[in-house]
Amino acid sequence: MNIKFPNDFLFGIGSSSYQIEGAHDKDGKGESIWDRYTETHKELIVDGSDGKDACKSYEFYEDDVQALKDLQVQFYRFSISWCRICPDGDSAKLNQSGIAYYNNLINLLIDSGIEPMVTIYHWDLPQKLQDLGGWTNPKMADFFEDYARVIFTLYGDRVKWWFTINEPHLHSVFSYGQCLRDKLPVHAPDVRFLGISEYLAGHVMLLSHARAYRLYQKEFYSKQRGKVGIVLDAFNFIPASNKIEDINAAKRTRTFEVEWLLHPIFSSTGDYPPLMKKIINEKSLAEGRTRSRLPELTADEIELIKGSSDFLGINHYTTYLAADEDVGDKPSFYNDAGFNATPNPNSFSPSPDWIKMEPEGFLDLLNWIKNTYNNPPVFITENGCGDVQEYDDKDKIYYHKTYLQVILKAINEDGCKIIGYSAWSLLDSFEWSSGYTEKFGFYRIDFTDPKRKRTPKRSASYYRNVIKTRSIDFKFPD
Ligand code: GBH
Repeated sequence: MNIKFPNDFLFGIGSSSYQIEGAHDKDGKGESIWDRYTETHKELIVDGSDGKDACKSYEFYEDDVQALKDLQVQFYRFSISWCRICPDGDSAKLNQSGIAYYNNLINLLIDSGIEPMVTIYHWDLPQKLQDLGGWTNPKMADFFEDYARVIFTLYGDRVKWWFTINEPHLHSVFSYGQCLRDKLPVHAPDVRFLGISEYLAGHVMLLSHARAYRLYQKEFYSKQRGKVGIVLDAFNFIPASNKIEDINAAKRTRTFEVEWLLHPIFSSTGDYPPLMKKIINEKSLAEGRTRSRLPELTADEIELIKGSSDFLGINHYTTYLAADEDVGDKPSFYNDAGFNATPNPNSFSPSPDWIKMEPEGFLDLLNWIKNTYNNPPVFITENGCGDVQEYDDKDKIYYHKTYLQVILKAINEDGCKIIGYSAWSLLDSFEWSSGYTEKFGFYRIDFTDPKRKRTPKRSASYYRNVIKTRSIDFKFPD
């Protein structure tokens, strides 16, 4: 087996604005849904914490770039905080300090030989837009397009890789529905109109993504020549047993969890997956409704969305066992999908509990994408795990080593078109509802230190070695 990554394969690492920036109310930044939620729902954050200060990257971004230089990554994937640029979400009112912050970051990255890659939206919606219904409001597609225009105009001369929306499926279901495992809403803004709001939010995000993509093609591509794509959360789901019910449940789970928003963009027919349309329509009619709770895409919308991504960004962490299960007796995303997904109790978890080492599951997923969607260019925009070992994070190294190995196999033996890998993440960060209890960073942060010194863990030297040699040293770090 060829043990080298292709010459044009890109290695980098990622972060997101609310998770690291802090400075939640500095220099004219507006309030985001996560500012509001962590203030009003402390009980829903494991350690009662928030991202008010986080890693203070707004103040110490130079230290982030220094860490990135030490890692010798080719690119840095970070997100822009919408309400730092447009405090109310409205693109008619811009915040010059916020604009300057990202200019400084982008320029310093470029001076350091690191390619900036930007996520336009990673969950920190301006609260003002939430007051209008957030992603359930179809008008959001206009707001998002206008915001994207501002961002392309400001930074597109230097930024050539754009990720529109991070994990629209997870954002819809966790923020506008409930989390399967805890049966709790686990993400801001805690809007629950179960069985309705999840689908509406996903629908509007899909349209918003497509509008931003088409905008770029029409008004920016000829000058800026960049790439624009979506980032989908793509776990794998395998049957929990050999029973036909569980085999079907695993397929259905994949349809609801991954294909819902993948199929409209990457299939040759477009539109939502037929199975999902059928299930939700039948249930909706049985509930006495006149129409499906899954909004319909018009013929024009299907065309707008189809092909609206230059590559498929996937965030992949693990594989779950899916079993057939009736989930509650009321309409909801999970009731429609009718599955229970659990981590395999027999597999090793480096931490946190929801991540198990399932490299074969990843290989299977990559091949499934290749075979089902005509081998699209895939960008692995997130992959990683936490650690409990502070500096000597051997289990994290083991995880990355093993996952990189199957990626190499997918490329060199199976012919999957995988173009890049963005490890998650640069720093220990605010991990949403888990607060600061999960530590995904290659750099440790002492959150009691006012300067938030970034200290490399062992994983940092491991990853530097991968990038330098473009191959995996299986003996490292022993
Ligand atoms: C990614 O999403 C996010 O894009 C990134 O911002 C985040 O830091 C990273 O994951 C690590 O979590 O305990 O069963 O309720 C992945 C979404 C959200 C999946 C939290 C696991 C908890 C599962 N993750 N969720 S559970």
